[in-house]
Amino acid sequence: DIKGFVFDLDGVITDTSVFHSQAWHQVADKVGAPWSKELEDGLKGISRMDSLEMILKAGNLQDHYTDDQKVDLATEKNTNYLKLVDKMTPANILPGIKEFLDEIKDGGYLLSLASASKNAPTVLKKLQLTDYFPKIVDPKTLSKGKPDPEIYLKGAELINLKPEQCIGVEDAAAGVESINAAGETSIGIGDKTILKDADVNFTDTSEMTLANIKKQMD
Ligand code: B16
Ligand code: MG
Repeated sequence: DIKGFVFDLDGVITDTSVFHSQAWHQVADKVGAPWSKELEDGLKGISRMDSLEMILKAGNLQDHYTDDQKVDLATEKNTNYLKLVDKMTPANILPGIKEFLDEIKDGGYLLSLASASKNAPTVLKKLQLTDYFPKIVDPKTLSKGKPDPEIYLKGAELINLKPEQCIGVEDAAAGVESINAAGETSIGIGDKTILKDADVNFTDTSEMTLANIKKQMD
């Protein structure tokens, strides 16, 4: 029986995936790496430094920067990203999410957050959703990021549930892979061709209700 939900943040609860993309696109232009839809999708759910490596690799530029310079580029991206986050309000919560969070909270399900983002607590605060997520996986404690199952295993552990008692909710292919490898039920939100491995698919967050999830799980 399902007793809890482990949530991704960027691209599921809020539209920050657009901000991440915008800020990385600036870095790609600066270093002269080609930007593409495939790269943009591939960066979703990937940690800050791993994202930078992917961008540099796309331009065959991995060896052109020292470790210190790479840290500077990632810091610059984060500064630009935080400028966008600073303007956020609860209006940036994706459609239907607040209603769904209330539905599962009232239904007695437990909730945790499995975001790769070190900025997750800041973003939740801006959205006024902090109270919904007393349990947040700290990405600094992870030895491996998504698609490794570690982050979703920790998300279940934080609410004292077995993976098979949890549903993980993701917008990224790397995230769905992580949920599946952890042994949880996966919901993929977005393009079905990219999220083809999810157990349950929704094109848009507004479709996510307990009744609609049940329909696809039967
Ligand atoms: P930060 P999620 C991920 O969050 C984003 O999808 C990804 O684009 C970002 O690079 C990563 O967090 C790290 O974020 O630089 O803020 O620590 O989708 O796992 O909630
Ligand atoms: Mg995401």
